[in-house]
Amino acid sequence: MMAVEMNVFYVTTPIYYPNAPPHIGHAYTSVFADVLARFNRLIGNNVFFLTGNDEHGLKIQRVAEKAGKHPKEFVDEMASVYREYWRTLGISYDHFIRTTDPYHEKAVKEAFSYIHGKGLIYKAKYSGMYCVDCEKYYSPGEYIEVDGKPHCPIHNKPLEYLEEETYYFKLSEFKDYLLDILENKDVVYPQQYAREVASKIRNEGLRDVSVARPVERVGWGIPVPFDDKYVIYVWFDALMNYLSGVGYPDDKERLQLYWSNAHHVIGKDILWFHTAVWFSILKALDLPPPRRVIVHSYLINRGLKIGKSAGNVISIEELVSRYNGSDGVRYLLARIFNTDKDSEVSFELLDSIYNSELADTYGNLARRVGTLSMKKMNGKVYRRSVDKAVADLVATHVGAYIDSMKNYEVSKALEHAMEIARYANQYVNESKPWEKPNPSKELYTLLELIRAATILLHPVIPSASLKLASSFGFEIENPLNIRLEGVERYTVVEAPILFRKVQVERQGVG
Ligand code: ME8
Repeated sequence: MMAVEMNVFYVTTPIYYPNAPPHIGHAYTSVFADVLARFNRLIGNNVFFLTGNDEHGLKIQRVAEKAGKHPKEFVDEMASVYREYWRTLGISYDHFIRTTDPYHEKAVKEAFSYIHGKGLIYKAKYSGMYCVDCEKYYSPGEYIEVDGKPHCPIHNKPLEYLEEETYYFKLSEFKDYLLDILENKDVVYPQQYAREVASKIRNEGLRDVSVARPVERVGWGIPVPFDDKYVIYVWFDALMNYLSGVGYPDDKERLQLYWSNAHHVIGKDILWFHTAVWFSILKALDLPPPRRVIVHSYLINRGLKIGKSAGNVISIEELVSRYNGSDGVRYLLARIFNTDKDSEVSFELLDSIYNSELADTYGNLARRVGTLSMKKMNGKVYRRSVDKAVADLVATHVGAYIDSMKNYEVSKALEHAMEIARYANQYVNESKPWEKPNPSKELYTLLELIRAATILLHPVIPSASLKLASSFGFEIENPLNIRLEGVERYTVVEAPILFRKVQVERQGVG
């Protein structure tokens, strides 16, 4: 027999700046990427899930200085902090990359030299405005003016004037190549973001980008391999993690395997870097673009993007304690996930989704059916035939769930799982198993419905789904294989309260 080829699924999060601990915005991206990773593992794909920290650059150098620490000491501590947050949220990454890792530094240097060798990196003078927080040069037209002074449009802070010799990457060479990908290829999801970048390129043209900083200004970075007066620009360094994390430059086989199906999950703030800049660097390295860049919009609060600068951060701790641990938080973030529109988040909204969907529709259903199974059947519920209408309904939702997941529409996929649970609630109310002396058919049908919903919810609520599976005696299997009447006997040993309701008393943040 021939070995079955597994499909490869490589998924990444942005590597975050560890200048502060992660907040709800970072968790939003990481949970989404994790759900894709878990779903793909469940359907039998060979998954590699990469996350990590972006540890170089002026921003990190400055916070480390403020904390009275060497930057390396600072980022070492923060790497543990990030890992701990991701552990708490059940982020099942396969590797945590740090841009100070020696294999990454080697990869960055090698790529830089290779591109320089091709004449696509050259030295020239820059004079103009610069934003430290973005680590970005701003040309007129790109910045805003406040009181007649140039300000960063993202951070709303004054820009600094700079004059320096630097190394440029010939981004301008890649105009036609980029337009072809953005306008004709299905790489950026949703397409509206590809159109946005393409029209920026068409309207404003493409300027070469600086990819180095003088050591005396930014000491904290990877040295330019052939000029020790410079360090490599933090964005060139950071983007390269997606390659160094899967074997570039030495392990060509591994690189080829995972790069063939790479998915970058990002927020729309870093769209330009992940399309125009990244696709061009890849091309310069003779590599194709990733399979997909999945772009999401912002979580906002009181109309402003949630972030440290706006001071409207919702902390991960607060979420975890309010929603009974990581599964509740994961469900909520995946449920409000939106690629197009910014999502206004408030505890009021999160409380109401949590209570009605997780606590009532799903959690309470499982508790009720579990309790009835123990009371009426001593916990043992044997296979009975399930009505065709029920089996058809489940098959339809499972199919739609799988399609949605494959299209990265996690929130839509969740609706299909919840529809099965909603149907089960209706079924329990109508069939009234508590009134019957031997409700084995009703309870078996209900357990099958709960099993199907639980398998579909597993990538989002991994702990609660496993807990329920072991309390009721079934397996979390590949959703592609879900068939009703698939379990010969349920052994219900416990009817756990999976999601305790939250008391709704507060509104808004703070
Ligand atoms: O940009 N809503 O790191 P970063 C939605 N190091 N997503 C949000 C968010 C919000 N309010 N706030 C943050 C960097 N995010 C670079 C990346 S990758 C080669 C280098 C998420 O720490 C979102 O995914 O500023 C956004 O793109 C990312 O955090 C920015 O993280």
